[in-house]
Amino acid sequence: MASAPLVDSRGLSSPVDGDWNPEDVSFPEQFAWGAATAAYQIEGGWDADGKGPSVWDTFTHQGGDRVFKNQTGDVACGSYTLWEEDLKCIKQLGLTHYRFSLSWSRLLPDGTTGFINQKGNCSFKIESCAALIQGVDYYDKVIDSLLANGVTPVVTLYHFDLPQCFEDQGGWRSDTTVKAFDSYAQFCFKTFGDRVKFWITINEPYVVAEFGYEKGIMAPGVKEPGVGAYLSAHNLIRAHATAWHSYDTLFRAKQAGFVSIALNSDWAEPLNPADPADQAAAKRHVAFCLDWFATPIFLDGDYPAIMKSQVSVMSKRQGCPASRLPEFTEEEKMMIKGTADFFSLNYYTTRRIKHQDNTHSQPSVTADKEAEQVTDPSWPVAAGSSWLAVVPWGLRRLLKYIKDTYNHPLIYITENGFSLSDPAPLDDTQRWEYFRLTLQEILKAIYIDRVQLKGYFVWSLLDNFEWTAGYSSRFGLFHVDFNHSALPRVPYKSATEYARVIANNGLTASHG
Ligand code: PNW
Repeated sequence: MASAPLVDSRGLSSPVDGDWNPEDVSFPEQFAWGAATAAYQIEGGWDADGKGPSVWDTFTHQGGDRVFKNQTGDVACGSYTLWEEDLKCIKQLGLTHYRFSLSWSRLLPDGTTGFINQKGNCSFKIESCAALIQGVDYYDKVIDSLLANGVTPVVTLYHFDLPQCFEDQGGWRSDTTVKAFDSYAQFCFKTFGDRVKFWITINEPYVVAEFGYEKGIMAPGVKEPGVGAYLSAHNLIRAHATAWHSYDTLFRAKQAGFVSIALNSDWAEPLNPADPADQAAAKRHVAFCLDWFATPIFLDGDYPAIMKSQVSVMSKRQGCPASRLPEFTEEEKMMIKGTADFFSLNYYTTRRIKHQDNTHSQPSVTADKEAEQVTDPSWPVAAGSSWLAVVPWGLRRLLKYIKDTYNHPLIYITENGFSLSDPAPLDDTQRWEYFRLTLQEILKAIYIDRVQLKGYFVWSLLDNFEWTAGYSSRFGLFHVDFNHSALPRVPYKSATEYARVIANNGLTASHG
C-alpha cells in the first residue's frame, strides 16, 4: 500500500492536498494563546519566608556536576519578587492564557496541611505559618492580576518539585506521597479554585519517573533501573486520579473547572518504514511514553497491553518472580479510568525508531521497550538542547494519533518550544521559523485532520533554569540577563512575532 508522503521537499512540513494554505486561515475563535513556566524554574526565593525545601533544592545544592556548572534555581528569574515584570511580558504578548505551577513546599513547607491555613490559627512552627500565608498571598496576587488583565490562569499543582520531606519517605515510590498529594490538591482547589478553572495535577509523569527514579539524572536522582520508574509512575497515576476525584466530588459543582494531567510525548517514525519490526518498535516507543499514562487515564484504567506483555516477558527472562510492572487492582482501574477533562500534551520532538532485541541482563525501561532511537541527520536540532530535533510535522501526526486513540478529546498543547543556547541573540529568526512551521502544522491538524485542538502554550515565557542544562539552554520568549541583579526581561524577535500571531489570530494580518 502506498502511504502519503511524510514531508514536503523542505523536510519540515507535512504536505496537504490542493492549494490549501495554512497562512490563509484563522485559528478558531476562542483559541487559547498561552505561554508556560514552572515554579522552580522561575521563582527563586528558594527559602524565602520559610519556604520548605524541595527535591530540586536538595539536588542542586548537592553539586556533583549533575547540573551544568552546578547552577541552581535559588534565584532563577526572581519571579517570586518580580511578578509585575512577568505580568508585563504576558501583557506585551497579548496572551489569553498563562500556565504556571505552584510550589508545594512554598505553600505547605512540610508538605502537609497538618497546620491549617488561617492566620492566628497556627499550630505549627511559626516560620511555616508565615510561609503559608506569604505563599498564598503570592499566588493570590498572580491569579488576581492575571484575571484583572483578562488572562486565564492555568495552574499546575506539581511540576517536579516534590517537598523533600516526602522524598525522605520514598518519594513517588511511596503511597504516603499519593495521600499527601491529594491533601495538597484539595488545599489548592479550596484556596484558589474560586478563580482558577484550569488545573493540571502533575506535569510529565514520564519525565518524573524515567529521569527521577530510573536514570537518576533529574531530582531526586534515584537510580533504580527497571523498577523505580514503573513504581513511581504507578503512584503518579494513582495520585492524579485521586486528586481528580477529589475535585469531582468536592469542588466541581461549585467551581465548574477542568482538571487534567500534562503528558509529554515524542512522535515516533519507524527507521525503515517498510520493516514491520521497526513499525512495531515505533508503536512501542509511543506506548512506553504517552500510552503508559494515557491508556489508564483516558481509556480503561490499565496499562497498554503491549507494555504489560513486554515487561512481563523481560522480567521472566531476567528471573524476576513477577513482572516489574506493578498491577492496578480492579478497584483502582475503576477509579483511574476517565479522570481527565481534556488532553494536555507537551510536545517537543520526533524520533526515528528501530527494533532492538533486548540482550541486556540489567533491567531497564529502555531495554524492556526493545526500541532504539536513531537520529535523523536531516532534522535540524534546537541550538540549546541536543535532544530536541525540530520536526513540526511530527506534532500533526501525534495529534491525529491522540484523536484516533483517545476518543477525539479536547486537546491543549500545554508546552512546545525550541531552545537557544547561551549567549543567545535577540534576533532569533531561525527559531521563529520553527514556531511558524509548527503553527502551520497545528492549523492542518485543526482543519484537515479535524483534531479538537483548543489552545497552544509556548514553553516558555522566560529564559529560565532548564533543569540539568541550568541557564545554558534558553527556551524563553523573553531573554533574561542572569548576570544582572535586576534580572531584566527583553523580548526576543519570537516574542514580537508571537504577539502578532495572537493579535491576528492567524499567521498573516488578514485575520485581524
Ligand atoms: C519539559 N526530554 O521537560 C518540562 O515540562 C519543562 O519543565 C522543561 O523546561 C521543558 O520540557 C524543556 O525541556 C522535558 O528529554 C524534559 O525528552 C526532557 C524531555 C522532554 C521534556
